[in-house]
Amino acid sequence: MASKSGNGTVPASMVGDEHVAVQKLQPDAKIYERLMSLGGFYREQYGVEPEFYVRVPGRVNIIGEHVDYCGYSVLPMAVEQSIILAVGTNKQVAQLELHHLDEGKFQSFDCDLNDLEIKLPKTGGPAWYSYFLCGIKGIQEELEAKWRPVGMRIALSGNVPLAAGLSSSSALVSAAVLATGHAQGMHLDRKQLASISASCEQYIGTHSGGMDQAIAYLAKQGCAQHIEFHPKLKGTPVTLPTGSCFVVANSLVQKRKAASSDYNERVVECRLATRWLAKSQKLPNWKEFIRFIDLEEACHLDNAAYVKLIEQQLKKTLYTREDICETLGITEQQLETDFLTPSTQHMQQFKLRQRALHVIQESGRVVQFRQICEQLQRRSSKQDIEQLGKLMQQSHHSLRELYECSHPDLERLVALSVKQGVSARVTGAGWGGCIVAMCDSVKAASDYVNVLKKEYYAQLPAHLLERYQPNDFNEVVFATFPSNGAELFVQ
Ligand code: NG1
Repeated sequence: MASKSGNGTVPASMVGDEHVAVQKLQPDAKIYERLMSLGGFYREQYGVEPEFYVRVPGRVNIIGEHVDYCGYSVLPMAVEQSIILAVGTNKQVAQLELHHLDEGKFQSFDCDLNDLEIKLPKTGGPAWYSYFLCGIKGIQEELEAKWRPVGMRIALSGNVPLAAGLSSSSALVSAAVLATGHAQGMHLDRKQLASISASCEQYIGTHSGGMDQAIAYLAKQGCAQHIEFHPKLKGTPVTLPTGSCFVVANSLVQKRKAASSDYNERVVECRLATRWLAKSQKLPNWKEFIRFIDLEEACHLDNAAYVKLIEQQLKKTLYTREDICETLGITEQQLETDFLTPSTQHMQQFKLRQRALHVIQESGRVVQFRQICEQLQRRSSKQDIEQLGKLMQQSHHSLRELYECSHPDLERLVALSVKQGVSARVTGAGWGGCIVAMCDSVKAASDYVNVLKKEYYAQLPAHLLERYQPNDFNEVVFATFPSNGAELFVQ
């Protein structure tokens, strides 16, 4: 049966299926106009038609923050905003030619595909095209000795807000992986593509988990996904409560993760806390543990027992380098080489207890959230819906207090939400970016958005008002519905 997807007409059975099927682009597809205008830009740049188009969405995470790199599951959905590419191949020269539609802001780039180099500056964060290069490198590594690159001409455009916790960077990396794989004639399934994209994004220097790349490929229109990473990558569709409507509100505080050490500092603290707890359990192989989930499995811990273990074994608020070296029996140099990443070499103190508590409790909230959504499919219950809201509030509280990744402007947005009886939380890595809020109905969402527009957005500084007010702030605060994962189109 053919069903109308958000972005093209595809058989329902194929959306989110194993491979990214090549779809014929239909003029009534939502993405049609954007792709056509990018196609026009491609023709201007290269004088020929593109051979295919790629669309990879951003995402909003409903619950499960800062747990993916510890092995725990998350519950995101893809948003409508996406990175799109128009792609052509050049069999004569193994050259990458990359043009961004927004040329004024994103300078064009080209390089020899046999001589890829991802340069990371010491300060200021990577150049935009470095994310694209990560994706190409991912395919190069997959092919190893069989890497005989055909040249690629690319035109690119994106409307995922940048540095806002909606995964613009992973959408770009994942789009590069999909385009390169397809151009090289590879037949990778969605999970392989997601794994390659997650591994190669690490070349940008962030030791992230695999949430963003997984949802980029596994998302299905109309539902969120419960994504598990352990023992292997798995996505299970989760139907969100009937009538509920999720709103994304961008604080407009930009957080460029790759230009700061905050994210990697949390990763380091989680790894150290895991190792510390593994030692406390006298596991013979305690020196191998760096992910909370592996320790949970080895010690057969349930969520409550894990919390208790953390409370018993990690009593201090702050641990010094000396504390850690003494307990783990390592030298400072080993601490630096085995645990600290290039951007976290400066770390002197480590908040093991609160980071561990956040991760373990948040992982429990994800499981509960999914279970409640499933119950709600069988029978609707006001209490269950309220419980979902509570889980979102607890998540936010924990991110602010234990993980310390909120921001005063995010707090203002959350406070405005609370005042209206709407549950909201920071989404994505935090320190800026967006909140996600759950409203009971489309009407409630529209009222909520109007209040935010009046009380938050209309108060923005002049330069931001100038930019976003003409479009009534619709780019920065909007209701969002789950969209499809990565797609490939031909005309
Ligand atoms: P953002 O910064 O929101 O795209 C990051 C990580 C995720 C996950 C979240 C926090 C990257 C590419 N993504 O997402 O893996 O850890 O933070 O839950 O770094």
